[in-house]
Amino acid sequence: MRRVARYLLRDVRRCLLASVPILGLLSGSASADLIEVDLSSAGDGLVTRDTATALDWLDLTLTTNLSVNAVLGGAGGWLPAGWRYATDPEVLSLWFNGGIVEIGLAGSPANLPGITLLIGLLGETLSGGGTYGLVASDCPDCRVNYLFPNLGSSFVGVASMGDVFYGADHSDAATGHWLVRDAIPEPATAVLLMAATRSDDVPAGQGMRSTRGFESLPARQLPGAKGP
Ligand SMILES: [Ca+2]
Repeated sequence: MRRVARYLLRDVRRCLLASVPILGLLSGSASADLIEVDLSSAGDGLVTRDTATALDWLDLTLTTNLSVNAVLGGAGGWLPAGWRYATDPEVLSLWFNGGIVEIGLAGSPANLPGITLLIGLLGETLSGGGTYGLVASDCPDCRVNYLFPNLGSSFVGVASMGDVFYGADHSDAATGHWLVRDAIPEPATAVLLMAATRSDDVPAGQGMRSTRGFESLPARQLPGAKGP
């Protein structure tokens, strides 16, 4: 985190500049379901599907210990497998759809349910709380977008962009990457969804798990969704 101080002034400026569109984006209401789906084996839950944006998000715990340059160069096999870096607006949309209501280092207790939900879905990269993820914007000082339930008494419910930056060759065990891909249309899934909504006898805890409403659907495999 030694880069925090180095970029503090620039980042404050960026936050101020970014605050207007962020506030505008967050003025609506969260309505999307985030659904945990499987990546390479039934029940692995390594992908979070945002049904509002039709984007699949890779668990950040799968991409720690990799630098942005390494990922862009194919490390981990994620980009060759069809994943790409999310844009900052896409990350914001995910956060918003997960229930985040305020962006910034100061945080907000109102963010806590959303942060808990999102970290539960996407994985906790920093043991003890928090998920850090790089995006490829602002490189070679690449932006870290992160969620942290409690950074201390003055920083509760932190969902922040633009106050931490890592070099494009930086990697560590506590920082993953915000990787995304278009959700794969799957006719079989639609059938399963219809069947599940018409029946109460689907066993709980199998396959897709909605984070709202706790619907459970039969286990399935994403076509072509092979882990690297
Ligand atoms: Ca997950």
